[in-house]
Parts: sequence; structure tokens; C-alpha cells
Amino acid sequence: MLDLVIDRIGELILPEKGPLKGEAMAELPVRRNAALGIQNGKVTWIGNQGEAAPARTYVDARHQVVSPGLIDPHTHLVFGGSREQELPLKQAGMPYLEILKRGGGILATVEKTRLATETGLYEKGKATLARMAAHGVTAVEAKSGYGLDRETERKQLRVIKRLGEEGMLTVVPTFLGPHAIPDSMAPDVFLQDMIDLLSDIKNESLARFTDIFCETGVFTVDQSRRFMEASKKLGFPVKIHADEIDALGGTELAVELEAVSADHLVAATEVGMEKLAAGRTIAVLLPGTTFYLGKDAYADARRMLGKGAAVALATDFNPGSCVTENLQLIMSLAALKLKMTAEEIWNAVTTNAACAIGLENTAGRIEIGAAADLVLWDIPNYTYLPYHYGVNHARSVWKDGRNIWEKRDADVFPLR
Ligand code: IZC
Ligand code: ZN
Repeated sequence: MLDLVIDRIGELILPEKGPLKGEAMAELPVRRNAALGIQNGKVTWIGNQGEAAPARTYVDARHQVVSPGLIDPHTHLVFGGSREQELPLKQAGMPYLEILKRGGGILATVEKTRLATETGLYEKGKATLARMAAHGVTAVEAKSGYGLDRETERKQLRVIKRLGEEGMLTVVPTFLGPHAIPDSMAPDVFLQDMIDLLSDIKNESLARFTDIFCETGVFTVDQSRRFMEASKKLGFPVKIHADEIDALGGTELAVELEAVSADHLVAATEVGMEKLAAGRTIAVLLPGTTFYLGKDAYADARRMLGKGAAVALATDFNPGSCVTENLQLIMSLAALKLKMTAEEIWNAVTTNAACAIGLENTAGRIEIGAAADLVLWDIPNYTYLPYHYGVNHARSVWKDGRNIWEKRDADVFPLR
């Protein structure tokens, strides 16, 4: 007797093991008229519809689409407060970095995060995760970076760790101490503080990756190199916020230091993209941020893919530059603004996203023995999702075979 059978699946999305680079991203294996069997939290059977063994729970997919749980490989999940008061400034045309320079932006969130209790941050983070799960996400990366001091960075990371242990979703913690520079400190002194903090974070197993915001007015390429090399020396694989606003060369640095991912890349140069294609670093693109900041120029995904880079997509969920938990919306922006195909997009939020956060062996694919992290979508075919944007298409979401979200039947409206 199986625990769960999902039968009459119109399209079962079966991404290949990543990282998929360039042209390989255009291939998305799909099995039609399929069924899945789940036992003890794992996928134990993949076959034709109508042929599954009996199960305690039977789900009729009604010829809709099943995919692996989506993976959001870049989020600033845990922080105090919110920044809606900055929206009018943005509307009036004040740039993101100018708001930061005036003590707003990240620094405003730092103030709120320092004041927040660990329990308060935990409850808020849990609610955010629940919204992500409702949109079909079963694994996320979560960064610190709103403490900018020893105590608060560790507080944030403890909250992230507890959110992962709670088990609703997989949560991969990243230490982003060098996220901004506190008003009262010289950049190099602060950076050294964050470097000194690395060994504590290692000893307390508080983070899997480290990250730095390499940008004009934040950290230079040289400072980023120093932090990333120190991280690697302690055994941390590294990530970098690179070339988001200005082309400083963070992309090239990421590839040179074999960063797991380089994120944003809106201003990445031709040379940077060529290096990405030749290297092992995954390009994590965040079109929701470009959209939210009201910019016209998006990351050049087509050029990156044409050269052969591996691309993943993420929300960048944070209180300033992209305030959404909805990775489906990002999939639509990837189609509309980055001109990615539906096949590339599904690969970018499953198998390649898994690679960007070290989950390539445990998430992002459906195969025998894999964790049953699955989404049943109320869409007629996989190309439909990016096309119909801004609403939630997730019908049922399972994490390790457990049903963690269910759209009420009354809310499943016919689409055509
Ligand atoms: O809170 O503004 N870009 N970090 C780098 C962010 C955006 C988060 C924020
Ligand atoms: Zn970010």
C-alpha cells in the first residue's frame, strides 16, 4: 500500500540533473498521462496513469501539471519591520543607492532587525515561508545581512536555522555579513569584523554559504575578494551580489574564485558572461528586482544562455528591492523581460536553482528515491504558467510527501 498516489497527470515535469548550461536548458523532459507513487516521503514509483498500486491517499490530477517543488535560491527571508515608507521616494525617482546613502534602505531594516526579538523574527519568517510554500516553493536559500554586527548576524542565522529545523521547507542559510556598511564604521574595519566572525559561524554551523554585496558605495571588488578568500579558507563555498547596478567586475571575480553563484548580473559585461559560460558559477537572475526598482534594462539572459552559461531564477525576496514571495511571478517576468522560454524557466527554478544552493543531490528533480517535494499546478500545460501571471496556480504542494498547502476546490476555476 502506497502512502500517496497522484494519478492522471497531464504533464509530469522531469528536469535532468544540473547544472544545465546554455542550450541544454532548452530541453525539458515531460512525461504525459503519468502517475506518481509516494512512500515514506520519497517518490517510489513513476508510471502510466491508471497503473499505480493502491494508496492511502489518492489524488486525481485531472490532466493538469505536476513538477518538482520550486526552489528559490536567493532570498533575504528574515528581517525586522518593512519599508513601505520608501515607496513614495522611489516613485519620486530617488535611486536605491541614494536611499541607502541617507541611512534608509538596508540600514533602516538593520535598525529594526537589531531591535527585534528572536521569537518575533522566527514567527515573521515562518509566515513568509508559508506564503512561499503556498506558491509552490519547497526549498529556499536565506541570507543574513540585517545585523551588521556580531550579535545580530548570529541572531538572524539562528532564526534561519530554526526555520529549517521546523521542517516545513528546506532552508539553506547564507552569511551575508558584508551587506552594507554601518554608519559609524570605516569600510575596511567593518569588513575585517565580518571576516573575524566567519570562524564562529563555522564552529556553530550557522551557515552553508557566504555572500557579499559588491556594488558602488558598498564593497569593492578587492574587498569582495578578501572576504571570499577568507570564506573559502574556512571551507565556505561563496556567493556574490555582482554587477547589479554598476559593472564593477564582480562576475569575473565570482568565476575566478569558483563561486557557487553570482547573483543579479544586470550590468555584467560581455567578458563576464563569457567567463560564466566557461566556468562553474551559476548565474542567479532576479528580474523581480529590476522590475520593482523600475528599471528598463534587465539582465541579458539571452546572451548568457547563448554563450552557454547556467542560469537559475530567484525572487530576491527582501523588504526593499523586491517584496514578493511569489516565484511564479518571477517566472512570468523571466518570460516577458528576459525572453526565456518556458523550458528554460522551469529548469531555472528547479534543477539549476538546486545547484545554486548545494541541493543538486536532494532537490529539484523527480526520480525514484528522491524526496517527494512536489507541486500539482492547476494549469493545462507547463507553458501556461509564465503566460498567466500574477495569480497563484499551485493547487497542492507536498514536502517530503506531506501535503503542506492545498487550494480550496472552490478556488480552482476553469481556465479555458
Ligand atoms: O534590503 O534592500 N539589494 N540587498 C542588495 C538588498 C537589495 C536588500 C535590501
Ligand atoms: Zn539579494
